[in-house]
Amino acid sequence: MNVRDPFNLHRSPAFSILRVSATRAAATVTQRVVDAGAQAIESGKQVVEDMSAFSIPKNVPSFTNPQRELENRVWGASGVTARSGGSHSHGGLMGGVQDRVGGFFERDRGDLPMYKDKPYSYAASRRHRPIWKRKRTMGLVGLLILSALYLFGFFGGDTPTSKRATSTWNWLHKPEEGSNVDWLDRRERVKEAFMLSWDAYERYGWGYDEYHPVTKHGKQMTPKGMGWIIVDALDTMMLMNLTSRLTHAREWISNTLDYNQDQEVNTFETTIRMLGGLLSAHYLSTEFPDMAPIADDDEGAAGEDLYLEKAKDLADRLIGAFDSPSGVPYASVNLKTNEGVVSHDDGGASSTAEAATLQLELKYLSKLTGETMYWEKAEHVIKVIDDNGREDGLVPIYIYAQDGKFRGENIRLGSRGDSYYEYLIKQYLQTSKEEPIYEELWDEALAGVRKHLITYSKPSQFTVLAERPSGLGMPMSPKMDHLVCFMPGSIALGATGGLTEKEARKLPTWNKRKDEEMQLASELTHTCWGMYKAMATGLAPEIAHFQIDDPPLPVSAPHKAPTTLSDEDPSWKEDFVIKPNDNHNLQRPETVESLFYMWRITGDVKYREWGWEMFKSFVNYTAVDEGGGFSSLSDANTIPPTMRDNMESFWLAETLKYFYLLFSPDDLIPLDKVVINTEAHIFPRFKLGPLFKTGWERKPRGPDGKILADQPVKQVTRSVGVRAAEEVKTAGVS
Ligand code: DMJ
Repeated sequence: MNVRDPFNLHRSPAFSILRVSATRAAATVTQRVVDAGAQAIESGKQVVEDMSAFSIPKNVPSFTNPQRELENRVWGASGVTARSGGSHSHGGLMGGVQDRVGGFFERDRGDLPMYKDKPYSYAASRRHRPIWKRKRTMGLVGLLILSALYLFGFFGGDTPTSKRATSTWNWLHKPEEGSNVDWLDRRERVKEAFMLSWDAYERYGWGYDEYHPVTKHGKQMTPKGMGWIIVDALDTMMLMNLTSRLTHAREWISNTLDYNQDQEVNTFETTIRMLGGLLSAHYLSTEFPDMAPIADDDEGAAGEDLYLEKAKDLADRLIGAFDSPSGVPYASVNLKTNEGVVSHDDGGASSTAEAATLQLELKYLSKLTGETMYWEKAEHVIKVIDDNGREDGLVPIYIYAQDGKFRGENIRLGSRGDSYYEYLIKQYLQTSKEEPIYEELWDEALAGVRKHLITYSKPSQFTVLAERPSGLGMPMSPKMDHLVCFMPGSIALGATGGLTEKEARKLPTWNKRKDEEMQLASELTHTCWGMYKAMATGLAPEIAHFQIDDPPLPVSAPHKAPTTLSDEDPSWKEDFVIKPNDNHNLQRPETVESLFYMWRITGDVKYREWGWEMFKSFVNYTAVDEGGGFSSLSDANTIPPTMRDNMESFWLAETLKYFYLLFSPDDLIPLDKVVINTEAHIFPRFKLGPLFKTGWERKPRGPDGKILADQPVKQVTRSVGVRAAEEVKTAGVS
């Protein structure tokens, strides 16, 4: 039976729920207008924004659209914005070197500014806006618009409201064929899904760390809550220009969020989501003040540095996790005592991915504050890992904080292994390619992946990034966690540095290896897409197994998976083995993340089309009754699917953000100017500058990556990674 049919709206209660929700939200808007009265000026802008779900789509400004350019010119001429260039004094010791983050988006890129209370200059906020952007003016304009709408009967009763609501969801009923796809219109659908999710959380779970959309209640993870959902979603709201919602979130962060709690928290999760979320909010709000502009982070306002101050407070609590004998962080940390806590599981070992996925956040914080301590502690972890001298750059998934040695031999790029590799290439890009050691580590590991972990499924020959649970040289397990699907995007990012493939191919550094990497990225994205298509709901399982040959085909084996994954001839599905215990879907982002990178880098529209199909499946099968939001699924392989009653914070922080970016113009968050952390929080690239350097060197090692005993330490050249890459072609797979 062909059960994947996102257009079959008659069978989908989710869509009628969306319509009900939209109608209710419209009624809320009407009520707000009635209540507007004395508060009209202050609230006008907020109400206008809340109405956006029911009006012509309002797009986040594109940096190349004519309106945006006009604004930039006028701002520049006003001489008061950072973007105007030359309007800021760069005093202090680094005055000639430091520059705004914004410089990265202009021809003459400078270095990143530091936080203002440090000895070096920090760029002034860009919140000083021209007259038409100021609150009072906007309030008056909003009031005028509202009055006009009111007079024309826009809010006059149920009929117009439901008409608007119905027309809002018309897209679900429309045939979509044809070559003139309106991607901005599709992007609006993503924004609406975000608003529905957020509004449900705001209504039923506000301030709680967890949100359970079916039972419609929230739950704390710590005594006073950590802002788990609120902080994780901040930068998505900025990108989507959701000002009133952002204002509410900001008020909560300012008035309620307090990390001083006697509570043990996971070092990694708290860093990537909370610290990452706050730093990204700081970056976007200072760099792009017209994204969801709000007043209390205006230049000189009381809350100007709210996100950064909260970030620093949190980091000073998390940093205690690194106080282990080896410097490898403990799995958890107590937020009040700042003491690290040994993992309660896994024989007390930390997970390798968790220990090595803190670096982008702490290095950016170091750069902002000028405090080198965060930087040094974070980078030391990578040295300890590398000093183990593991073969071909592939590392086991557990490491002891006690002595920095690995526990067991399990090697995989799924859970507990994944983002160690992701942060190698991203550390290289974060510091504008000034630290070649991280490129070398990435090249070596990627060559190791190709040599030891790549094989092809049968009968259809999908490319599989498998696992070696007992170590290299031991049997392969043909299994891919959905988490592995971050990898194709990272491979493409590594090959081009964030440029388009077309641009990167013109560089003298382009070579055959990069060709092969792009090919691998493309094939793995296709496999991840297959994980979605193989499921009844069109939503991927948490884990897929694959049928493979014995012995497994080597990377060099000829292979060609079917291009079209059709339901008419579903024989390709035989390759995918979905076990009942693995068929849950947790709203994870990794595949749409890779689609986003692949679209930006290759420009192949198929990645956008796949993303749109995935998004529709999410809307179709995960929307919750009565406007509850969206839920993860316990079983994504049955229609109707079983809800899990949980809306993950990364649904807002990552999954919807990547969908939104996938359908956005390419100049919204240009890939060659930023690094995106593993939770989809956005940081700028920057130069090392005089305060920072790579504080370690690799130990001498042989061509397989193993340490050469009793050799003096010296800088290792790129040859190790390159040699391993060359070996890939000839290597067999055991
Ligand atoms: C997120 O917290 C991050 O993407 C992390 O790297 C992996 N797990 C979830 C999403 O799947």
